[in-house]
Amino acid sequence: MVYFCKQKAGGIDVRLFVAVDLSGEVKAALEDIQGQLKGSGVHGRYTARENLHITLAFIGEYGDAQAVLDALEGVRFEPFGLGLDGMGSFGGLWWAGIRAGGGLKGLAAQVRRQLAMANIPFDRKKFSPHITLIRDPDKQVIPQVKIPDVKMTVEGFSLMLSERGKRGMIYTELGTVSAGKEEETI
Ligand code: 2AM
Repeated sequence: MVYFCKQKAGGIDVRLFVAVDLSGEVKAALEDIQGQLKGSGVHGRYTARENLHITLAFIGEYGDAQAVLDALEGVRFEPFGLGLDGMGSFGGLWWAGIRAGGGLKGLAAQVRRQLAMANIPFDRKKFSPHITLIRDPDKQVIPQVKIPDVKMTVEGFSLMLSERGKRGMIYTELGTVSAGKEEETI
């Protein structure tokens, strides 16, 4: 586990979630899709490039980020590949789908198991892998888009702090767990 932000890892309740960050290439592909949606006249709250991620577990308001980091340290996984796979929606939220074999679901299951074992509350809704591209689009139907053929290797995941900024949400990494490693500190 590498801790990035010790001063933010304790004390008052903060909004937390666990996520896989995406490579520059995958983010560029997602921005390409967002560009296609914009080109089709879709307006709404597009996810900023730096906020594109895959949520593995949503914890919500919680006071002990250090306990979460400690729990996540117990997750062991090997690197795995993922790519993009079409688009879908949850009501007023449009997402890009993910093709990742069993690696991603296995990682989410392990993250959730570790949180449960440490009695850290999280949203128990079934994991449905997606990357949010836009919220509250002003159209009902997703236009036809071409999904770029990109791939990346997931080498780690992070505990994220979510704060409301003046221009939208600001996500900050509090710590990260790497694949295939015993333990790491800085
Ligand atoms: P998303 O994964 O669909 O984009 C921080 O709020 C992140 O946690 C967002 O990316 C958000 O949605 C995800 N998330 C998952 N479950 C959530 C919930 N119950 N409430 C708020 N955000 C949630």
